[in-house]
Amino acid sequence: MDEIVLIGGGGHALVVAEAARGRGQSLVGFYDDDPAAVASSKAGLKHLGPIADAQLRAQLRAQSRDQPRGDQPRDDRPGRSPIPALLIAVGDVPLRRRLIAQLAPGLPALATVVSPAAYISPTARVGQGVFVGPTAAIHAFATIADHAIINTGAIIEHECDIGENTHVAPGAVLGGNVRICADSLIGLGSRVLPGIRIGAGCIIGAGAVVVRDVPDGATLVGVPARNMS
Ligand code: JB3
Repeated sequence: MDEIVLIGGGGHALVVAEAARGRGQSLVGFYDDDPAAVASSKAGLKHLGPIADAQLRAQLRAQSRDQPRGDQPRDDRPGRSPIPALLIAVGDVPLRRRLIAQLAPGLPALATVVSPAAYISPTARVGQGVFVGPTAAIHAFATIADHAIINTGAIIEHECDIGENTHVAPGAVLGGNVRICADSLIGLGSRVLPGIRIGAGCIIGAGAVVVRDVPDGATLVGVPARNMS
């Protein structure tokens, strides 16, 4: 099993770290510009350096794939990758997008963490760099693109399609066949009716109920949800 390095050491990293440990995944440490971030003080994770150093590490990994002779130091224990896989462990969607761009050279080396208390249908597809929190449910034939967050207790119903780097916050519920494009935030406890399409870069406020399609870049709040942008 891959060893994992977290990018970010704040509150979201605490939740990701617990889920990874619950799965028996090995955490090497975290990169954050703040060495005193809570991942260190509360979760006992090792601070590996500022995020700029993670970029260097990602580049090293990219090089290691290009050089199968093994110029990089290797951990040859059975089941171990030579260099840990990365998981972006901050919650803010625009910040995550910036980090994805910053770390681009190494992004094929991604870890996914699924809480042992989550349900994922055997027919669902979950990408790389994804976090699925405890008691989240991802139902039949749903697809979750790379870097998405399906946070605690979120419900992704059958055949939903969640775009890259979209964050479905705790307790949000998506009915069947909902499609959400990249880089959107579906807020705490919100609801999206079956078959709705939500564009890229949208923000759905906490508790909102989305009853019609949403264009790219829109911010919606309320019940029924109204476009504030
Ligand atoms: O609501 C829930 C359940 N979780 C929230 C999660 C989804 O998002 C949580 O309550 C927070 O609102 C947020 O968690 P996150 O992203 O871990 O936030 P915070 O605890 O503030 O930690 C963010 C970390 O990112 C900090 O350690 C900062 O040092 C770092 N950081 C923040 N802004 C940044 C920047 N690092 C870089 N390189 N650049 C930034 O702009």
